[in-house]
Formats: sequence, C-alpha cells, structure tokens
Amino acid sequence: MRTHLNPLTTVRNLGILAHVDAGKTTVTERILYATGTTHKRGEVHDGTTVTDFDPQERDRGITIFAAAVSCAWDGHRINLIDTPGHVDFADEVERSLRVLDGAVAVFDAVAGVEPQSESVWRQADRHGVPRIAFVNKLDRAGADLDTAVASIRDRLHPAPLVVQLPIGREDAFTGVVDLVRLRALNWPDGGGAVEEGPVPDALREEAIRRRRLLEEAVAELHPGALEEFCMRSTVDAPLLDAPLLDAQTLVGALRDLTRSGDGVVVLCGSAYRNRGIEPLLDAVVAYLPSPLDVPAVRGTCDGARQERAADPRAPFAALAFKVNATPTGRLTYLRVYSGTILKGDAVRDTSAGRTERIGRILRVQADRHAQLETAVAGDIVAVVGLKSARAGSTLCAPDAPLVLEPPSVAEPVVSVAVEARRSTDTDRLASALARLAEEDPSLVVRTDPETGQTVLSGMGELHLEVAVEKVRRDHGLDVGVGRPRVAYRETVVRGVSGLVHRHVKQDGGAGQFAHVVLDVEPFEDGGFTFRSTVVGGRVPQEYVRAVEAGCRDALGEGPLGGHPVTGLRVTLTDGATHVKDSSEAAFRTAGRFALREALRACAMAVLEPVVEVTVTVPEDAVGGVLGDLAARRGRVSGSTARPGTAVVTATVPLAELFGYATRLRSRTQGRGTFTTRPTGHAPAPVATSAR
Ligand SMILES: Nc1nc2c(ncn2[C@@H]2O[C@H](COP(=O)(O)OP(=O)(O)OP(=O)(O)O)[C@@H](O)[C@H]2O)c(=O)[nH]1
Ligand SMILES: [Mg+2]
Repeated sequence: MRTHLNPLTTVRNLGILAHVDAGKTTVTERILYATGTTHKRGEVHDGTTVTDFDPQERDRGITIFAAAVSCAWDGHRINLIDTPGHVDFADEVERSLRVLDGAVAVFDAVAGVEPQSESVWRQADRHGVPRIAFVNKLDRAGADLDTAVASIRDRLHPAPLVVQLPIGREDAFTGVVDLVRLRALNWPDGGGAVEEGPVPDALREEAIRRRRLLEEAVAELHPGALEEFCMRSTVDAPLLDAPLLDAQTLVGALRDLTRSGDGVVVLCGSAYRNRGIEPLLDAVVAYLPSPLDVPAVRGTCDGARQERAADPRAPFAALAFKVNATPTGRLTYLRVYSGTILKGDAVRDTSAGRTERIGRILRVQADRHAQLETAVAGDIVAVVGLKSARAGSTLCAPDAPLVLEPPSVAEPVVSVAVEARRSTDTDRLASALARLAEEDPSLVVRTDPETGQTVLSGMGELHLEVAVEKVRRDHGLDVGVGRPRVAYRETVVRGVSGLVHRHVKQDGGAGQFAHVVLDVEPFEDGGFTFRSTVVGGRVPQEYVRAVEAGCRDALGEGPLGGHPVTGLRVTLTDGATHVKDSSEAAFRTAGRFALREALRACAMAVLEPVVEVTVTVPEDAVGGVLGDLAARRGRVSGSTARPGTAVVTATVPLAELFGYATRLRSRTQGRGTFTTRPTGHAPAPVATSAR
C-alpha cells in the first residue's frame, strides 16, 4: 500500500544567520548552485551573488536586506532567507525569524562565535527557532573546527553534536568524514560536486573515536538513544569499533534534539571553495522541522485567542513580513500559516481594516520571480496587488478574521536631519522617505516641532547612510544630511508623592472637572507602569484609564531636554469627580498635566544609548586603539589575543562612535574591524545631552 505523505512535510522554511562576513551570502549562493537553481557561482566581492542584488549591497559587499529565495533538494522545497549580519539591520533578522521554522547559523572557523552571532543566536532562542551550525571558512589560515566548536559550547551553551571530521587543514582542506554514515566526502579543486568514498586509512581511528563521542553525547540527551546505547554496550562490548547507535537511530535522535533545542548539529566546510554544501542541505532536510512540525500559529479574534494549524483546508491566514517596491510592482512577502489562496482572491488586511485582491502570486528567486496560481499553508511567497499591507500586517480570509502578533520593532537610537537641497524637491523627498519607512519599520520619519526639520531615525549610522543613499539613487534626489545625533531618554532618579492636580473649567457651557493625586517613583525595569490605589470608587474605572492615557501622553517630552521619558511607575492615589462636568477627556488632560508637573518636581537624569564594541586589530595597533576608546568615554571590559591579532571589548556611548569606522581604518591601515551590540542606556553627562 502506498502511503500519502502530506506535501507540507517536504517544505523547509530556513534562515541563514550569523555575524557580519561569516559567509551567509556565499553559503546561500552555493546552495542555489548545488540545487541547480543557478548555473553560475556568484561572488560577494564581484557583486555577482543572487541574494545581494541591491546596488548598495553590491557596492558595499555586505547584505543589507533579507532576501528570500527558493530551491529544491532531494524532493524537498527549501524557502531560504539570507539575512544581514550587521547589527544596524538586526530588525530585518527579527522579522525573518518571526516567519522561519529553522535556521542555519554560520560561524567563521577562525574567529568562532563572534558578538553578532551570539545576538542572533539569542534572537532565535526567543523565537524558538531550531538551528544547525555550519562552521565555514575551514580553508582559511588558522581555521580550526575544534576551537570553533569549543566557542559554540562556551558562548552559546547548547550541546554541540559534531557530525563531521575535516579532511586536511587550512589550504589543504578537501573534504569531510561523515561520522553518521562513516564515509568520506571530498570535493575536487575548482568547485565541482561532491565525491563519495571510504574513510581514508589515516583518519579511520580518529573517525571511530569521534563517532563514539557523538554517540555518547546523543545518548546523554536522548532517552531512546540511551536505551540502544546501553543495550549494545553490554552485548557488543568486546567489539570496540562497533557503533553503539545505528545510523538510523542517530539521525532520528539528532532530529529530535535539534527540534527541542537540546543540542545543535555541527557541520563544517568552505562555502567559498564550494566544499560542504551538499551535506548541509541533507542536514537541513533531515534535522530541521517542516511547517507541520512547529506549533500552530496563535492569533486573536475579537480579543479571544485562536490557533491555526498548518492545514491547507483551514481558513486562510498569513503574516506579511516584508514589503518591497520593485519594478514588478509592490511586493508583499507572506508566510502563509493556514489555508490556501488563489490568484485573484480577496483577502482581509486586519491591521488596516481593508479587503484587497491578490493580483499575482510569485515564487521569489531574489530579484527574479516565477508566477504561481496558488499558495498554501506553510509556504513563503510574495504577492502583488496589496496596497495597504505593511511588514507585520495579518492577511486572512474575509469571513474568518484573525490578528497575528506582528514582529517587534526596535526603537531607533540615531537620528539625522535631512533636507532636499533644491526646495522644489521637498515634497518628493517627503514621499520618498515615507515609502522607505513603510518598507523598513525600524526607520522613523518625523518633523522636529521646534526647527521644522525632517528627522530620520534608525538603528545606527550605517542604517541611516544606506537609507539616504537609497533615496538619492532611487529618486535622483539631491539630499543634504545633518550630523547624526543619538536618541536620548530621560528617567526618574528620585520620585515625588502626593502631587495634586486640579483641572477645572466651569465658566459657563459644558464644564471640565478632574482632580487627581499622583505618586511617581523610579522603576528599574525601564518602561512605564501605571496603577491605581484609589479606594471607594472615588475615581471610576473609565476615568482611571483616561488618567493613564494622559500620563502616556506626557511621556513624550521630559523636563530636562524634551526627550522621551522611561523607567517610572505612576500611582494614582486619590481623586475627585463632579457629577456633571467630569469626563474621560477632562481626566486625560488632568493626567497629562499632573505627570508633567510631577516630572518637573522629580530628580531626573538623561540617559544615552550605550553599545558594546568589539574591535579586532593587529597586535601592534592595540595601544592606539585603547587610547582612542578611552577618549571616547569607553570602558574596556576585556581583551583577548590570537596570534598576531588582538580583540578588545569595550562599552562606549553610541554618541562617541560616530565616524569610528573611518578613524579605525586610518589608525590600522585598514586592518582593523569592529562590530557593535546595543546594551541599553546609561546616564549621560549633562553637557552632551542638552538639546
Ligand atoms: N576563505 C574563505 N572566505 C569565504 C568563505 N565564505 C565566504 N568567504 C568570504 O567572506 C566574505 C564575506 O562573505 P559573505 O558571504 O558576504 O558573508 P555574509 O555573512 O553574507 O556577510 P553580511 O551579509 O555582510 O553579514 C566574502 O569576501 C567571501 O568571499 C570561505 O569558506 N572561505
Ligand atoms: Mg550577506
């Protein structure tokens, strides 16, 4: 009898994640080549890769936008998102993680776990996305799989389950021993396809030793495997070489451990030399989950929680995770969670409250597309024809509304003032910026109420530079840009209690009456919390909510420099109403003025964004780098050395880092690199923070 597999079991929605430059785009490029999706291998440094197709990506040699591509391997469809590694584009990664079922984390075999790999690893932990690890660049001088694996264990804390042993080192790295099936996989020079053969005699003993280590590690974590392991170790004990776990048991256990997150399968290779890609694809298919293996997506409908299983016959529900204006039209990238859509179907955009029609459905190959008639649960596709959808919008069947939780958006930390150099271009600039912010929710455009300037805010200097350059190139606009400024906040250091505010207007006509008493205190966890301890119904619930809304209105501008206020708890302790003249509007106004007054009475401090900087420089340049960091108010928190190279970690106010890239380059004749990671806010010196 033939069994009919659910076709969804053959889909993998996969992200490639890593620190900047680890080789994500090169791995993606080789995957497209190995799967026959492309017939030419592109290179990042030549600007010829499929996924780095934006002109700025090609010029800068980095990935800026997450790009989706699709390919087929061993009867499976793999939808793959190549993500950017630079911290300024971490929001792109966040949105991608929201819609992925699994990921390949790429590591550099020389550097091991780098700061941004650690950040994206934690991001993936938060989203519960199962991962496998690919230790790349084994061809580089100084590359070592064992050291890289040790850094995965030490810094990321999963149990590494290493399933390969490299054949040859550095420049002589030619292949791997597959420890699961005990066979050798070699790749010829010049980038040809994999050749399979027996394990070379010289490596046989080491391969068997490592296979046993893998079996032990798996048995320790997996009860089913442990049973077989124990049974065989007693029965087959005399045969030292005999495997204690069947390949089939091993693969099954590795799949379970990957999906539960208890272990991480580690593979290795050199993407640049096209070595290690086929086994990576086999591992993606074998270990990472299909859309059916992940929990049903959760959403709300009229406030009630609902689950939607990945079932093509269920009502349609999808999350838009990316919007992109292209010559083909406005593309909305969707992860379909349940149901099926056909070309021409009407869908409800619950976030915008509009019903729209799907014009075309596309299978995306980076900048090329193939037309589809339909898209089903579990798939990632792009659609043309939606006008309202933004990144984070839910689309669903009009008769089965649902709201899925949108991806979180980080708050911008850096701003620049931008202006059109020709006054006739002002309107065009405004609409270009609005369109950009629509595509990238981590960009915010606003008008400064005091200066009337247009201010663009984002996640870092590079983020804003790329945005402005995009406006220049795509719209041919001549744009002037001011000095970057960081986004300060204000916080309460010492609170006040019993602040009384009376909002009374009773001079004829409809009056206003609201009387509130507030306590304000610092709140360590950050943000804003509000509670009421008013007794005896002296202030009805709806007015309490209005006071809270009024307080939120007041948080936009602190008393020190007009910066947003955070880290405080407000308690409404008492109040009074008037039978006729009290209203929600009156209480909201009272709440706003009361908190504004209270904040003026509190001891306040200005906070500035702080980042952890990791600088990698040649040893002889380290003195200059340390001096420079100190001059930038940096506090060095650690330094390590590899032969010839020093790695310095320091906490530095973001405001002091503007222009650091240029400075470091000139100090180290281009040999120094640095990366940053946001670590929150810290009190700022008074002089730098005034507006
Ligand atoms: N020696 C060596 N170099 C590699 C390998 N894989 C990638 N590279 C090089 O490393 C550089 C960065 O590679 P990318 O593929 O752009 O890295 P990425 O992780 O996509 O970088 P971002 O997207 O900017 O974060 C390029 O110059 C690649 O040619 C490898 O296996 N060995
Ligand atoms: Mg890249």
